[in-house]
Amino acid sequence: MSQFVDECGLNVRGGDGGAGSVSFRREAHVPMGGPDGGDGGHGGSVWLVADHNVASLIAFRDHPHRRAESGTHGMGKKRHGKRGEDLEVHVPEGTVARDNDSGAVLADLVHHGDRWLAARGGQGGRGNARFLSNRRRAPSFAEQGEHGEERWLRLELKLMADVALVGFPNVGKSTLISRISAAKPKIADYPFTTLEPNLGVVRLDDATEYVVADIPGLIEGASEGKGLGHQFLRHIERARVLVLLLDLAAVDGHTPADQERILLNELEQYRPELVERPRLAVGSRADLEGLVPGTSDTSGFDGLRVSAVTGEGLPQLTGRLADLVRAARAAEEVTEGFVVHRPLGEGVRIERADDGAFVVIGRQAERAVALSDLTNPEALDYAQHRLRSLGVDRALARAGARAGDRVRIGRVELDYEEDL
Ligand SMILES: Nc1nc2c(ncn2[C@@H]2O[C@H](COP(=O)(O)OP(=O)(O)OP(=O)(O)O)[C@@H](O)[C@H]2O)c(=O)[nH]1
Ligand SMILES: [Mg+2]
Repeated sequence: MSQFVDECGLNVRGGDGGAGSVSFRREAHVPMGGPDGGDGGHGGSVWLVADHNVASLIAFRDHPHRRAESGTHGMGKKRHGKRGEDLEVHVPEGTVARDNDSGAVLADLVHHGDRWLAARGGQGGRGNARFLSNRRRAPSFAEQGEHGEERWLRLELKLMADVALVGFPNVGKSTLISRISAAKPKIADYPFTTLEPNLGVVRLDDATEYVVADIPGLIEGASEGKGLGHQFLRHIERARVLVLLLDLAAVDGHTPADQERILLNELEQYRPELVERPRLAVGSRADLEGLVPGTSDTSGFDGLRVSAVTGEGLPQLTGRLADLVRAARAAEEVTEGFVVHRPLGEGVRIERADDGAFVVIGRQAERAVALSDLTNPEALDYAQHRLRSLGVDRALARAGARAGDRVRIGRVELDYEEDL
């Protein structure tokens, strides 16, 4: 079933950090108290979380943007801003997240509970209370909040079936899947119309989705290779729930009970554990029962009857399958979720822009100039000090920068001085 790949784009954006505050204590009779500006709150991050209750990527098709909450700004009296909430985006098990541009695999969310940090929230800016030092008694600047990370991802999912439709040829498996999902398989009144499995997503509501596979027909002897044989039994192996679709109007005289017995025998011959799988026997083509010449008028079947033509029994069928799939998923051992992190790109790197400017790349360096007011001499002094201690001036010198060259860091442009 690996030929069926669901794919979509997803734009994730962390919340922005709130700005730090510039504030001074106000006291009666004291003209200017110490700095008491609080820090901005950090922005929330966006996480992708594998969830076995999500069966497809359909939900992202029309709504591909996911954004976490921003932090709020700091305030006077050292009041810090509120941290933005993280956002968890639930994706199906087996979702692979790739970088949209390079195609590189960033995360492979295999098991229920696996989490991946898709877009980090921005750091909150520090308030002026943090910049107090012996040299700087009344810091009149604060840090800005950092923007949240933003990126386009490409999500890919190799669909695995929750439910496999197992039955003799021509019993209406393809017709059924075309009625309960958006799958559009070929349907015809002869055996072996279906040569490759078809997958369809049944979506009852936002919280209930499962994947159904329409498997090519099985006949007696399939486990020894008759008909389409082994090839397709293989596809049944991975399904959580089996539907034995039994024709209530079988022309060849096989009663539903005969069909059930033969199918179970073939499954058991192939893999004994398949008969332990949760399953539901369903009578198909109920509208034809007893009407087709040469078929018995009472099939003797007392299970759920459906007709893909009249729609009889379909809501009951999709509802019961939802319950069986939910129970089967819950019964699966929940493996310890692991967190896949991207390595942090720390350190400082210098690149040359097309216009000749030196571009300083590095999160900490960018933070060092993200101050509320770089025209404030005190703030500029602080920024230069930070850049020096991060090794930015050394890196620029090594890259060949000379006095007067333009240097860009984040959204700031400076002139290079030999001792920046
Ligand atoms: N009257 C009636 N006809 C049906 C119903 N479901 C399917 N059929 C007809 O039965 C024939 C076989 O249907 P398919 O859906 O192709 O059967 P299938 O099980 O997928 O067959 P294979 O792919 O060959 O194994 C077609 O002519 C359908 O139109 C039904 O509920 N009522
Ligand atoms: Mg078919």
